[in-house]
Amino acid sequence: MRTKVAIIGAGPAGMLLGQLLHSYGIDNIILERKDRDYVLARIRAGVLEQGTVGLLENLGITERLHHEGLIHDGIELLFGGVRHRIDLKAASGGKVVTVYGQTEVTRDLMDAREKAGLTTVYDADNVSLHDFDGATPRVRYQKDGVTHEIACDFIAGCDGFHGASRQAIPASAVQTYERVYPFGWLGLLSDTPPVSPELIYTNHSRGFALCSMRSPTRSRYYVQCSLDEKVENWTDDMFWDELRRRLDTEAAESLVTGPSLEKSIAPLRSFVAEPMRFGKLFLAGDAAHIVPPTGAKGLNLAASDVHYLSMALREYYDDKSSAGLDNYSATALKRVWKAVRFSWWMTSMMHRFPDADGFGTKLQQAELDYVVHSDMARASLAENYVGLPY
Ligand code: RFL
Ligand code: PHB
Repeated sequence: MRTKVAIIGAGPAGMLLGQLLHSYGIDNIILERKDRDYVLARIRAGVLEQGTVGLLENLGITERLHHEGLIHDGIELLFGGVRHRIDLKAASGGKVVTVYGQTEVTRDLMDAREKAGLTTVYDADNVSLHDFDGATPRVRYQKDGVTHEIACDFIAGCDGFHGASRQAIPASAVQTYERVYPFGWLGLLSDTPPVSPELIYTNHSRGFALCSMRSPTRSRYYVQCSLDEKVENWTDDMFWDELRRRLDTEAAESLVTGPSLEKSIAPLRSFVAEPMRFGKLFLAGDAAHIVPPTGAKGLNLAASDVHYLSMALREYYDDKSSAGLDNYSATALKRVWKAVRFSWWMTSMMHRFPDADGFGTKLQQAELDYVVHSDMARASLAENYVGLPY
């Protein structure tokens, strides 16, 4: 088999890249380790920046998003038992975010890809990358016990944090930066109406909590938990009780509970691998960087990465210029590091740190008070939350 761009991973980064390249007339094949249903069952992100929605709009696949997505022009910060609204729209000069689940984005992209008749190989085992530092990059994989090889011009490593692409780069050629946070998020999805029309980010002495949603009838909640917590030890009732304790009286009283559809624990980490290019291999999305979910930036960074990469590949094929490809890593990393900073800042401001002393707690309270009472600070939060320009 031969293609221009072999894409590894059918998460949002790989699927969006495939569709953008197709719209520019650049053929591509996607290799995915899991099956389609497995990919769609992963409950993850829920908040889309306007830039991400814009990319999907340009592809003409936003019919369902505009119908079912919820426009949010504010969020609430809850601390000291009181909720404070940040008017994102007013503070950012008119920008908003859209609440639409990652699973729905992925489904829309998968449907569009199938409709366009493009090749996606699911259940591709033992994907390996070859000669990406030379003239003839190739990707090998096994399917049903048979080995296949794809010759290509470029490889896009969109296979997430634990994928094969970043691992294939010689360690001496990559510099990594990492911060592992001393807690995780226990998340629960339920078919219950959201407790409030907007997201509530909570700083409580028992730990962070987040009230989010997927639709007017489906809620997504998170509570900060310790890293040695086991999800099996959390009954639904325990989760609801813990969430209620961290909310203000009004929210705690109006919280509608119900059986969980999904419950999982995610550790929190900031991670960046530099550069995002090695020869003809380009990394995008979680394969290159991870942010803690507090700023809702992971999926949106995957989108901006593949926007830059698709534009660079278009320039290569249409204008015979490698300038965009040569600049890809530096351009993407500039935006990545700003999101890393914002996610780290939101995480630091909202969570209970096991080693926090009185000084640390007082600083956190001052920071929160400053953010909700200063026009400048609110504007900065809003500018980052709705998404910095590409
Ligand atoms: P993904 O989604 O991990 O997809 C990678 C795909 O590659 C496949 N794969 C392989 N395929 C072939 N061969 C191999 N060797 C392979 N190894 C892996 C995998 O099966 C998978 O299908 O990475 P991608 O595409 O870069 O997308 C990144 C996003 O998924 C991620 O950043 C977000 O989910 C992060 N995130 C959030 N982002 C937001 O923008 N807004 C949010 O509100 C938000 N909330 C969240 C989140 C992540 C969370 N968790 C679970 C970490 C909330 C949570 C709880
Ligand atoms: C979610 O709905 O899953 C979600 C929303 C906002 C975040 C993180 C996760 O910051």
